[in-house]
Amino acid sequence: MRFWLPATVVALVAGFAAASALGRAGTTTTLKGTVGPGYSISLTMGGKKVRTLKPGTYEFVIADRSSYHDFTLEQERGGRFERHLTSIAFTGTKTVTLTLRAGQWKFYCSAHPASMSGLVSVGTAAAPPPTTAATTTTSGYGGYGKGSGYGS
Ligand SMILES: [Cu+2]
Repeated sequence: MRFWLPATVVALVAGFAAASALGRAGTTTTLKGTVGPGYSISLTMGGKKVRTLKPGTYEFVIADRSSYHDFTLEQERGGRFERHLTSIAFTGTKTVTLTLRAGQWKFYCSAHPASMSGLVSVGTAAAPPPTTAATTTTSGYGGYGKGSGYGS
């Protein structure tokens, strides 16, 4: 009887080691990126749009459905990183494993960055600010009437 317990412990440890070696039970989370076929780009996790993430390693599964768009990931604040996870000409599915550090990240199509982009806050960074246009001051016209440059 005295040999049964150690054997069970060894079996349990081996089982845990095998589970984490397979990776699915580990720390890597899968994110799904989709670009195209229209002028749309998205990043989702479990079917929900990703807006915040914890720092860590993520598996990006990119579905690129258009030869007019690409999927580019860039860290805007908190560090520097930029990579085209798919190219513009590429269509199909591509898996890229990346480690995201704390900061502000952006995913976008490099051909249409103004209309196809999204922000993700990683770690303790503040949530993305609302996309309000910068306030434009229109009270500068008084300057035209001043001075005497026209007459002299
Ligand atoms: Cu595009």
